[in-house]
Amino acid sequence: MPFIPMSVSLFDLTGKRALITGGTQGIGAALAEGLGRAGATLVINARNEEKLAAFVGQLRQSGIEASGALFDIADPTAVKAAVTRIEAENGPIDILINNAGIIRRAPAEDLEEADWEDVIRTNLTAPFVLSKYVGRRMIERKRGKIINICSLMSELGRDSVSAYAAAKGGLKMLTRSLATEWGAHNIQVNGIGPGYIATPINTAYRQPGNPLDAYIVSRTPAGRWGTPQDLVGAAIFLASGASDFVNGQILYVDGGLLTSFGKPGV
Ligand code: GCO
Repeated sequence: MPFIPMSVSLFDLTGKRALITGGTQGIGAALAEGLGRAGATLVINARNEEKLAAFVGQLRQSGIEASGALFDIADPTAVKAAVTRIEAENGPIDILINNAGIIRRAPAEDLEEADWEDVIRTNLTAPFVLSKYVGRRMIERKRGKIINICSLMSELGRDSVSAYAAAKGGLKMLTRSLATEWGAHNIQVNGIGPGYIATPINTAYRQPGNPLDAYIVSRTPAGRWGTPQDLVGAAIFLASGASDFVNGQILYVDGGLLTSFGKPGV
């Protein structure tokens, strides 16, 4: 048996299968590649067949075992069928990362109810439904890891993102509720709370001269936007045996933003 330093084996995901929703771009894609490089076999969910095939091909070319799962996480019937199909064709889902999310920005007084429903359905109800169907099988196996991608908006309000904040606040409490119910089955349910990360959802903010860009950099003790790669270590930790006694926690990877009052006048 080759000597594997404790520091490595604790985080080794070899032999584990991870299902990642919204896994073809931004945070999802970075987490997929990171878990793959830590040894996990990947099942990547997306709704766009072309993007999914391209990304799975890219992963395979880099030596990562990956396959695609084309289904709409917001359709409970499709989710139930997809979980059945994945477990039958690929094998048990050991790690579920509920990453897919949308945002609709508008002042609360102008937000259309349909947009509210879309955000809640995708960012909160879908993680519940997928966790339910995957969780049933994790309970049978007496083991599993669920990681919900929360947000700074799980803790803070901000103008123009009322539905998103309500959903991400709910996702934090869903994380804690599932941790409470399923901890006895050796299932750890935790969250990652990204700070302001340079992904397509935030492209508009990162235009030169956009006041929010300067504000976020000044408000973040690290003095910069995060990158999707900044989140990979937290995901590997929460997906691995290193976190077997960690449950119901939201790990904020935000450059210190949530802990800081900011530096007025800087
Ligand atoms: C916004 C941003 C945020 C970030 C992230 C922060 O409009 O304020 O898009 O929602 O994306 O969720 O954690």
